[in-house]
Parts: sequence; C-alpha cells; structure tokens
Amino acid sequence: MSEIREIQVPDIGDFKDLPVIEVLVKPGDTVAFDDPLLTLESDKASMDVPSPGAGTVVAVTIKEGDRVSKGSAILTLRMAADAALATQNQVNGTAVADAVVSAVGPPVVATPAAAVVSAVAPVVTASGPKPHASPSVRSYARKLGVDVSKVAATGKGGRMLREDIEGFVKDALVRLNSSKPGADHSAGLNLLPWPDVDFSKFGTVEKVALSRIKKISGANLSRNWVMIPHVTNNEEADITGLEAFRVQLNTEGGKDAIKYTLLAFLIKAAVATLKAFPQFNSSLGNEDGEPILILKQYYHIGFAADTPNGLVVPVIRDADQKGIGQIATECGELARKARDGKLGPADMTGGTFTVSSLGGIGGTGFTPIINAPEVAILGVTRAQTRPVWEGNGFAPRLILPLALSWDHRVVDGAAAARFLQHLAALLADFRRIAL
Ligand code: CAO
Repeated sequence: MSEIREIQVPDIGDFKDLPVIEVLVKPGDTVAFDDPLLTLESDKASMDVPSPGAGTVVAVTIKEGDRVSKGSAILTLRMAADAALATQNQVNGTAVADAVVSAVGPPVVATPAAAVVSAVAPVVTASGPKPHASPSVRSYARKLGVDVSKVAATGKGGRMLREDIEGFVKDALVRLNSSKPGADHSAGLNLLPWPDVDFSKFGTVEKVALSRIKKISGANLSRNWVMIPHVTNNEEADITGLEAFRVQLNTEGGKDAIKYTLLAFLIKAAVATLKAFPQFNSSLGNEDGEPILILKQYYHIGFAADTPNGLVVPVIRDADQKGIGQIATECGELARKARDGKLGPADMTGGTFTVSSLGGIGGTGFTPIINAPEVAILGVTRAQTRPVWEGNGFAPRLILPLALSWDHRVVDGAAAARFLQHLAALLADFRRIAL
C-alpha cells in the first residue's frame, strides 16, 4: 500500500508568517522530488517550496493568501512506490489515511541562489529591477527558452505568471508562422508584412525594452484601433469666462486650498453632456447572439495620465455625484499615484467615458483612441487666446480645441456634432450645467 504523507513548510530561515502568493499544484497532480509546490513572498523576495519527494497530490491544505511558517501543512502526498523523502529525520505528522506521516520539504534556504529570485517591483522598466517571477516560473521560462525580461507580467503586483510565458510563446509562434512565405501576415487583414529592417546597417542604434505598462497599453491600443471604427469630430469652446472663474477660485482659495483644474471642469461638463446623450455612456454587448447597447446609468470618468512608464487611465467614480473641487482633488491624488506606479486595478476599472487632456503640454488637436469597451473619448489640447469677431469688432477670446473620437457602430456623426456643441456651450457658460 502506498504511503500518504503530510508535507509541511520546511526551514525558511528567519522568515515567519509569509503569505502564499501562488499554489502550484492541485489534487491529482504528479510531482517529482524538488518540483515547486507553492511560492511564498517576503517583503524582499519570493521563494518556491520544493517537494521533498515524488508522488501524487491527494489534497492541498493551503490556498493563495494564507500565511505560513516553518511546519505549516501544505498538502498530502501519496508517495511514489520507490520515493524517499529528502528529510526523513524531520518526519513528525499524524495519520490522515492509509499510513500517513508528515514531512517537511528540503529546506528552502538550502538553495538560496535559486530560491531568492527578485525584488518586488511594481513596474518593470527597461533599466529598472528584474521582472518579478518566482523560481518555478523562471524555470518554466528557461525550459521553453524564453527570456523573462521580454515578457509582460500580468499577475498581482506585477508578478509574472506561467500564462504570461505561455502567451509570449504563442505570440512568438504566430509571428514565426506569419513570416513564412505565403502566410497571411496580418491577422486576417491581408496586409503587407511588417518591414523587417536591420537598422544597425544605417547607423548606431540602442535597444531598450518597453516598460510593462507600455507593453500592456500598446496591446490594448492596437486592438482598439483595429477593432473599433473610429471617427473624430472637432469643435472649439470659448472658455474665456470659465478660465477667469477658475483663476478667481484658485486666487480666493489661498495656498493650501483646492487647486481647481481645467480637467475637473471638463469632467463635470462631460458628465452633464453624457446625461444629455446617453449613447456615449454605453458599451456594445451581446445577448443571445444579437448585438445590444448597454446604457450605463453611472458616470465613472477616466482621464489619461502621462507617467514615466507610460500611459495609464485612472477613473473618477460617480463623477456625477461629486463637486468640481472633489473631482480636482481626486484627479490630483490619482495622477500622483499613477506617477508613483501605485495605482491598483480598482483605480483603473469601470470607466464609462475618458477625457485625455494634453492642454498642459500643448497641441492644437489630436485623434484620441477609444478606451474599449467605452464608445467615445474626449481629447483636449491647449487653449489659445484668439481674435473672435463679435459683430462690430474683434475681441480676444480664450478658445479650447476639443476632439471627440467615437465608435461608428454605436454613434453617428450628427450625434457626435451635437454632443460637442452641447459640451462647448456648457464650457462657454458653466451656469448652463444647473439647468
Ligand atoms: N489649455 C491651456 N492650459 C492648460 C490646459 C489647456 N487645455 N490644460 C491645462 N492647462 C494648464 C493648467 O491650467 C496648468 O496651469 P496652472 O498651473 O497655471 O493652472 C498647467 O497647464 C498644467 O496643467 P496639467 O496638465 O499639469 O494639469 P491638468 O490638471 O490639466 O492635467 C493630467 C493633469 C493628469 C491630465 C496631466 O498631467 C497629464 O498626464 N496629461 C497627459 C495626458 C495624455 O498623455 N494624454 C494623451 C493620451 S493619448 O496618448
């Protein structure tokens, strides 16, 4: 009769009460001696707990998020007939079934170079820390010949998952196949193959890895650009009065008061316009195989934030229920978190419409890409004082360029023009928001 043993956390040095960040096996899995069973994480490193022997997993006692120390039960293992435990001298368990004994695995600290992988890095940058991947994921990557520094990590806290390695391999295979003669080079679009140029033939080059954010946002932007039939309408808003009001509020407030930003007014005006044109606050859906429009009765407004690692879109929740001061404060806090790489998934999900403001930088217009599954995005560039004809003479007016990209499957040009006119009228006279 094969023996069932309870496997426990081995000696992990001075560490205690470490969180389990990944359980790598499930009941029924066959493991060999030294195969990783789970990954633990301290504040400085992640480490795999290897199996002390070969066998089949009967039951897993712990789950992701549990905290463990030396001796904590991990799982029960039906030992392979000829398997010997690495550390027989530490056997001390209770019977579970058949002839059950406990065993702790080979000490994790016995192989420090392999066990301690990388410092936890929320964002992996070209020249920054190494990607945060557990030893088992690294070993898996090595088996498949994958360089982990080229893989975008999608796990919690920027952790690399086995799925990330698999996705990378699949993408590489697709690229390889599409480079074969006669292959379709363009995901069904029948386009010319991407130019394969050795730039170093023409001059000195430097290769820099893309940040994790750039890899993820790039993939999203490509999909959105290819899959959504975008159209962009342009409009101008006279914000002379609004800007004077904003400056006045900031002057009255003093040094420590709220800083009223143009972005906060834009978000408030966008919400009022979305209420007047609900199809812009929607997403395309599917029910029983038929396309439907999902109109949202909440107004979570995303705003594009430029960070050293790339573009992110934090979301102001329930912007319709917030005053302009609160929106300005939240935008400031979220923009700061974004720059520090500290935005969590909750800060960036659930948006119904996005505002992308380049006004603090410059420009006269651009074509923002819709942030799927939203159906429209407002792009704003720099306001300029211009002479405007007022019937009997020119007057200097502050004019703000607006660009609205919209999904032509949901909206049409006339609705987009009306949306922008409505928005421009609100910005020209903010009292209209109260109507
Ligand atoms: N016209 C003229 N001036 C403007 C303006 C506009 N449209 N928008 C902002 N400004 C002014 C502000 O008034 C501010 O001046 P004061 O300090 O004197 O008041 C200054 O420019 C700086 O503004 P800001 O852009 O730093 O602040 P903000 O609140 O307007 O914007 C944020 C915050 C997060 C939107 C901005 O920092 C940012 O990241 N912008 C880039 C967004 C982006 O990358 N979009 C492109 C996406 S597609 O790749």
